[in-house]
Formats: sequence, structure tokens, C-alpha cells
Amino acid sequence: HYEWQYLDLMRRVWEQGHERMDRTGVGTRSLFGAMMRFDLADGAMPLITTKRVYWKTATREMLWFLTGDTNIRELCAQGCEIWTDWPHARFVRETGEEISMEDFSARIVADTDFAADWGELGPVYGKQWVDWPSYEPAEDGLFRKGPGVNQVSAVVDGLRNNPSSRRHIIEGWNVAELDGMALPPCHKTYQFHVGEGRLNCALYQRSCDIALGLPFNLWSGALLQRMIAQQAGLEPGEFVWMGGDVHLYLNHADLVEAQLQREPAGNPTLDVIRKPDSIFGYRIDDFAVSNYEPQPALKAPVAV
Ligand code: UFP
Repeated sequence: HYEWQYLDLMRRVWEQGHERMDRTGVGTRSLFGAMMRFDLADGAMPLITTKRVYWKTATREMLWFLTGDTNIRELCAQGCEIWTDWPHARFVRETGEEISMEDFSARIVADTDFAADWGELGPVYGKQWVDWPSYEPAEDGLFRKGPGVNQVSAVVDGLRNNPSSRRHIIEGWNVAELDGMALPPCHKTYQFHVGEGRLNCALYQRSCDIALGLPFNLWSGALLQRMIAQQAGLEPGEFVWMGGDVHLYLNHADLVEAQLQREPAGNPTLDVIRKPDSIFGYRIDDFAVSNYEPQPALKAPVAV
């Protein structure tokens, strides 16, 4: 079963990872450098079955990236709270106001001015993917802003017009803008590759929370691959995931012990039931998952 790759990685990091203090102060066990490969033929997806993964939430986030939006308001309005921790923590830190995450999120949705002030994440994924800033020399020797680069469109066009290229890349790591981001990109580089009419995708993730982040990242990466394949008129091929600092937080022990007792079962598949006119035209209802009968969800605290 494809999922053993995930469980084996979890076990290896838990048993052999080096304990290190990390930015969040929680502490992790960590190994450096890992790879997994998933064949996406016949609708297969790297969806974890040993606990419930909220694939619709991850899908909403991916669709939000594609809009270029970097404010959490649209996500909160859809009940998708995966980015809310960061703005919430900043709000509490900078104002000293005690407010729960739920109330903070409700306020972001209800009050557009509040959202503009406190819901902004900086130039994270969406901005870099569809509007990477460019600069042009101006007369006075300075530079002025040029038109943004839409990397996603460029990749779809490139796959259609020049499939054998080795330059089909979507990059999130805009070095000059990292300081302004709530979180520098984790799933930072996507490379696409066409072989035998199939679209392959490699994702490089610099930092990976195996328990909470990775199940989402696997789903989302493969989802992006599926959408791009459909747009480029290609069959989905292999999804190759590569991780840099691959870790388990020390306060995820209960989740890890429970999940490693479980065995994967079933082969969930994804149908993309409509083909929009462009890569930016997908909606949440375009995606249907079959044969997904996961074991119960496992909860653990997010390190912010
Ligand atoms: N993380 C993921 N996947 C993501 C994401 C974050 O695993 O998509 F946005 C985790 C990795 C790490 C933390 O535990 O969030 C980011 O911290 P740092 O920037 O210090 O690597």
C-alpha cells in the first residue's frame, strides 16, 4: 500500500530522529532528506487512510492559492482555519487583547477593515505563484515595478507548447520577500515533467511536520498536479515528494503512537468532474473522492 511510505517515514523519524530545539520552542525529532513516490494513474491519490484527512479543507486552500489571495478572510469565510493561527498570534502579541481563535476568525469575516489590518499574511504562496513581482530599469537609474509573473499560467502554457522542457517550475521562495511573509514557504518548489504523455510532478518541501502538515501537503501537491495535467491535456503520472528537515514535534507523541498502531486500507480515488476553461476556474464542487473510509481523526497541537 502506498501509505506505508508515510508510516515508515513517521516511524523512522520517531525512532531515529535527532532531538533538536526548533523555532517554535516545542522541540522536534528530525532527520534530513527524504523521498516518497506515488503513482497517480487511474485517479489514485496519496491520501492518508490511517486517520481522517480533511481533503476538502486542503483543496479550498489550494484553490485560494491559485486566486493569488494572501489574506485569510476568504479562507475563514469558508470555515478553513489552517492559516488563522499566525495572524491570531500576531494580533494577541501586538495588541495584548485576549481573543480566542474562533472569535478572531469571526471578526475577520465580519469586518473587512479588521481583515485588512490583521488578516494579511504577506506575500505568501498565492502572490508568488501568480504575481511574482518584477522590476524594470527606469530612466533615472532606479527601478520601477513591472508586470507580475504568473508562474502557474506559464507552466500550463509551457507544458502545452514545449512539453519536453526541463524548466517547468513553480517557485515560492522569493528570497527578497521572505521577511514579509507570515511563514516562508514550506512546499517551496514544484517541478513538472512530461514523459510518455504523462505529467509527473516533484515537490520539494524544505520543512515538514510529518504528523499535521504532510498529509495535507501530499494531497495538495497531487491535486495541483491533477489540475495542471487536466489543463495541459496530459494523464497524471508520478508524484514525487522530497523533504528537507523532516520532523515530528515532541508534543505529537500520542498521535504518533496511535497512528503507528494502525494499518492503511483502501485505495481512495479523485475524480475531477468538470474541466474548467483555465487553471484558475476550478471550484470546490469539481472534486469528488471515492472509496475513502479512513480511520478516525487524530488531534495534536499545531506549533506556531
Ligand atoms: N509546515 C508543514 N507544511 C506546510 C506548512 C508548514 O509541514 O505546508 F505551511 C510545518 C513545517 C514546520 C513549520 O514544522 O510548519 C514551519 O516552521 P519553519 O518555518 O520554522 O520551518
